[in-house]
Amino acid sequence: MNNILVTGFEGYGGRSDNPSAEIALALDGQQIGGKQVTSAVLPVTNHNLRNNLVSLIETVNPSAIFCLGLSPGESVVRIERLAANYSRFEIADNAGEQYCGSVVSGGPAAYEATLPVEPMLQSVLSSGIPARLSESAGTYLCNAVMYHALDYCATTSRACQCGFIHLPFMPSQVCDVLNHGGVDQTRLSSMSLTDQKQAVVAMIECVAGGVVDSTTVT
Ligand code: PCA
Repeated sequence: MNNILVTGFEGYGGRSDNPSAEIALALDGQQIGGKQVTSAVLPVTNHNLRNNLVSLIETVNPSAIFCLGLSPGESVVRIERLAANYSRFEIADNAGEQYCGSVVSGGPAAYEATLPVEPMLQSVLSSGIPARLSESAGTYLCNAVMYHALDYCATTSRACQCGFIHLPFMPSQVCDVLNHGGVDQTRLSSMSLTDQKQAVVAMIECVAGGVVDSTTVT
């Protein structure tokens, strides 16, 4: 399989933009490390999240899935290690649902990313962009999409590596916060879209190049 699926999310929480959507769209159709990238922007809605993802996986038939999303206030690229089977939405999703409960009823408590997170981290750092590993993808849609991707691939024995990357605000989003006030003025970290995109490309290259299989990483 020579395909890579990249997903981003649309804006949410009153924000029209999301760096994950910009990057997904910028990479759509590109060849990276000999693999064909297909991207999609997912709605920030709990309802149909799994169906939307599954139909993408079945259409693209990827060997790896990179799900991307925004983490407001994060200062570096954050590579998630774990997806928890638990949602507790602090704000309503874009359909107005404020869900609390299991991501998948009866599913395992957590899944580990099957993308090789340590080598991916090294690739991003080597390209000069700050990044770190994280043990929690939160309890909102980003955690849920990561859990669904891992759960779907595990329960269907699909040979596909999955993981999730949280991205900082774009500088323009922080300017919006500072201009309009009233919102959370403590979350002011940002990173240029160019650097964010380069980080995602470095991670795809790392995986596409077959540098390492996640099962060989301790
Ligand atoms: N970030 C949210 C959901 C969509 C997004 O881009 C999250 O961290 O769960």
